[in-house]
Amino acid sequence: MRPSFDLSFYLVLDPALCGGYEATVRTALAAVAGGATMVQLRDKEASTSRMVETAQRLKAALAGSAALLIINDDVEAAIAAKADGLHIGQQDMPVAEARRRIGERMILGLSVETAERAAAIDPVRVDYAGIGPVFATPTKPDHQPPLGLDGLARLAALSPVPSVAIGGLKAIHAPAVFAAGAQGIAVVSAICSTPDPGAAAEIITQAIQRGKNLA
Ligand code: TZP
Ligand code: MG
Repeated sequence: MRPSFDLSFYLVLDPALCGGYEATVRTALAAVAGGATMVQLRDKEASTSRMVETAQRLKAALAGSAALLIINDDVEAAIAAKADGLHIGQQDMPVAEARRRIGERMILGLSVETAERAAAIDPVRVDYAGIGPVFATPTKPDHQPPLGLDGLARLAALSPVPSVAIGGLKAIHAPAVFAAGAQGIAVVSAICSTPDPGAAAEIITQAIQRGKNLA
């Protein structure tokens, strides 16, 4: 019912870090050409109409690729833009409500920061877990205490659904992330804050390949 998805290289786009909306679309295209498998639009400041517009542009830009488009938090925008999925946090709407609103054909991702929450994930409604922050990061100033790689391994083992790690992650961390049992690495600044997102993506893709071969 839902599209199949590959969490390996999960780009989270923050338009403020990317340098605006045009740059966000360019960044997504370059990163996907460099191997990103999923793209999330995360813009906590944007109105729903702005989210829809950016999401539609991203969707058009990614149409020729296998990368899926996920919308953070804004369920109306996810539905209006016909995105591939929605990602919510613990402070957003309840999982049951999110699943009811998006229906059965969209992917639903859920952020989890603790072992209790990882173990409590409802695998009927939730398709993947975003586990983090692994490391402290200025990208999300209000983040929960960092889990470290040991914490990531603990939560990934408890999660009944595949997981993607987030928080302070760079290419160099990819092998450790896969060794910890996550199915993917999610990055914001490692792509959005670099002058050449395509080249940065290629380096991350190579590190992911190494990580998968070792794991
Ligand atoms: N959730 C937990 S940490 C984080 C989010 C959205 C930000 C990660 O950003 P970066 O730049 O990859 O450390
Ligand atoms: Mg939210």
